[in-house]
Amino acid sequence: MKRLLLALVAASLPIAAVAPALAHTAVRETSIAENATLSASPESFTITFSAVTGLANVTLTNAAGREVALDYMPPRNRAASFTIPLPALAPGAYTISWRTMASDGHVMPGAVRFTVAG
Ligand SMILES: [Cu+2]
Repeated sequence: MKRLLLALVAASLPIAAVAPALAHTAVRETSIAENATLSASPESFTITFSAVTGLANVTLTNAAGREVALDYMPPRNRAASFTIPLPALAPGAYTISWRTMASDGHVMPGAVRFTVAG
């Protein structure tokens, strides 16, 4: 019986280790909705989080998986909202992805895919 109990405790450990991630800042809103089709190249992309967070990096890739250069440096200060100016985008599919850095050092990835219609 004791052995079974220990096994149960051991099995529940990974769940306990993952749980704090749920307490991290969540994405509240993005200016471009997931899978949106836009009639024109968007001028910027704004991410709003449920609370202030650090933004570690942002990358934009095209349908070929090639990185599209962004003229953007994440601010050093934590914020609840970040606006990333976008270059003029040719028609096609894109993914903008980011990583936030929580105050405890945990990194949380996020991404939005969208299409610029031709
Ligand atoms: Cu954490």
